[in-house]
Amino acid sequence: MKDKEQFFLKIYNLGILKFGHFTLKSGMNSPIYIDLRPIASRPDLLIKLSDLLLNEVPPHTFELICGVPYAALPIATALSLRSNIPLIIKRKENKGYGTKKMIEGIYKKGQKCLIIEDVITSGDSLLKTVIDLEKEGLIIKNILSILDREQGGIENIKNKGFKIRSLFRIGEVLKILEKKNLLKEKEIHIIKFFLQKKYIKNIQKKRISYEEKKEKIYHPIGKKLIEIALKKKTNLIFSADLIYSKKILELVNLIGDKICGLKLHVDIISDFSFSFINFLKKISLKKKFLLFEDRKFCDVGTTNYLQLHHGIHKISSWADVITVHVLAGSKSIENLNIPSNIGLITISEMSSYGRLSDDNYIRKALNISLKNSKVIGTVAQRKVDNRLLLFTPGIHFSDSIKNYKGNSYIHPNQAFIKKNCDFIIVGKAIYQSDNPKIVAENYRKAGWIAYENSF
Ligand code: 5BU
Repeated sequence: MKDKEQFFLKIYNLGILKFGHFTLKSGMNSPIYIDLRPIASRPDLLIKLSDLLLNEVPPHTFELICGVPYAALPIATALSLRSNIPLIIKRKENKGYGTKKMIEGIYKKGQKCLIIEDVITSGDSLLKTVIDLEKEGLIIKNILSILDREQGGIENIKNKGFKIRSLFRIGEVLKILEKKNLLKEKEIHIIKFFLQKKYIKNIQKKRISYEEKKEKIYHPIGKKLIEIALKKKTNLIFSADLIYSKKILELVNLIGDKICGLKLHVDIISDFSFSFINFLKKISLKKKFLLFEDRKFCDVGTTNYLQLHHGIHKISSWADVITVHVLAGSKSIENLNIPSNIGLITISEMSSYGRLSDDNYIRKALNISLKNSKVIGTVAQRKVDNRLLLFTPGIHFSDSIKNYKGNSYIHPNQAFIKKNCDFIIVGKAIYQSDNPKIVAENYRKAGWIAYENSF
């Protein structure tokens, strides 16, 4: 610790911490600005920093080093020279010509890479580097940052399943400066207050209850779904992916009490008819659940419109909720001419293994979802804005089908606790079971308990 403290005081003397009024890259105002770039001009300190970092992760655990551009590049280079472990370089932007590579250097798919970040705030730029390296088939085992601003970045990265450590934390650094009388009392007070405020903001990001969500969701179908969930104590949506209507009706009669929604893929039903739909509608009214059509419209607006209102299924005449992709842009779901008793669920991020949506796409899809008043929620594999309901397919109790035929599966506990999910969608775990009634009840119970335990 003494060693680390002495090192910190040396870099502090380079002017790496500034106090005043700053606007960070994220737009956030901050009374403290951290810039570790001056270290690059001091080879002696770069060597010392490399040694301290190598104490944090044993060199045999990685085969490559990559710095998050640009500030961490000299540090990653020094670490590479010090450890004799090869460096690779991540570009900030694709250069747009030549090889169009995002990662430069010599590497092979499957190699383990250590990532170095200078200062971690939200962890967003770090995640961009992680994604680009993973796209190249590299395995990210360890991430090291020099200074953690303690504003949620470390948790963000850990929640995504990565191991991350930081050499220094802001709280610890302030204590060192306080001890050495290097900060005025007033400065310490302002910074501590600022950090505390951010912490509160993080807490507020936690999940909200169905009752609170009902206040934030304006669409009547979104509100209705929440009311059903609360009344029946179920957040289970049954995905009846079966090809004969008789079988679907049998199952729905059996488990209709346990569910708040029934999801269909109407185009897989071999004997589709409107009398089937009428039966289903009657059961849904009696047992109180909504009808979801998982048609995943994904065309230009005019074609989406025709597919929704016409053809043999006339989806808009019976479905309460319909899924749509937003790949074709916001306009593709703007003029569908649906009545207010139909809600849309956008697909921002599928549950499938190897999905192509990246962070940028997902952010844009979520923005489109928030701006469209017909949208009640979305499918995503992450926490989303509290104004959207989050639907999670790919649910199974069994660990042995974590990755089954290209779909990835998680336990309801993970869906609620890690992702703040609102509704679980369960298909084969129920319809392929020997006793769908008991199994559906088990999923209902598990989903409800997981929701209650997720606060
Ligand atoms: P399963 O049998 O529990 O795997 O059924 C999942 C259902 O959810 C199935 O109808 C899929 O088409 C649907 N699904 C999904 O699995 N993943 C997604 O991202 C979306 C829908 Br969107």
